[in-house]
Amino acid sequence: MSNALIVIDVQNDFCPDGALAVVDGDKIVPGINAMMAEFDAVILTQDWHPAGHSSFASSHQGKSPFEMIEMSYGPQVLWPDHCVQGTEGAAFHGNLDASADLIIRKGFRPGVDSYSAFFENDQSTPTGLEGYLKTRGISDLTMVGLALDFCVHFSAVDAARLGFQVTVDRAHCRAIDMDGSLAAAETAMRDADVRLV
Ligand code: VGL
Ligand code: ZN
Repeated sequence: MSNALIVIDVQNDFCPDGALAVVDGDKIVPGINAMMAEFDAVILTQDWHPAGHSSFASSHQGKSPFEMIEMSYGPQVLWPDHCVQGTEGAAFHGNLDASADLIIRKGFRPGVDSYSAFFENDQSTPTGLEGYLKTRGISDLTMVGLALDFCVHFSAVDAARLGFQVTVDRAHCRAIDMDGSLAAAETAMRDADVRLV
């Protein structure tokens, strides 16, 4: 049995001065780099939106960032424009060790957001990560990165549902924490049998 470190969205736009900055998002970088050697595989995810993505408030007349809207697949938070493909904001933090086995991009379909590294927010379109991990014989996942209450949360719950043993290492995560989203995420992860350390 092998294990993998899944490093979620450690990108400039989620770090201080970024478009969707997470407080102290950059502080986790050295610790994540130091963990990498302990795993059989290291996978980075990269939020990777086309300009004008449907998760951007700027794509919806009269809407502001952090408002909710109803999409065909359910409720969706509207975000500031962030992680636009090929921009500096979408690049990994400059100090992150990006010598990973795999980089998986998500959120590139214009009409659907993708918090989870496994499924888009329609809950059914796969990213392919499940097949990659299972064909490599990887059973145990440790997740770190940004943001704990969105992309780490949804990735961890999906992974547990797919049968992986999942640990979220909260010391190497930071949260957006809007409207109680962090507490709700921790409850959802515990309910899904994700180990929170
Ligand atoms: C994320 C909001 C929008 C994340 C990505 O990485 O947690 N959050 N896009
Ligand atoms: Zn995004």
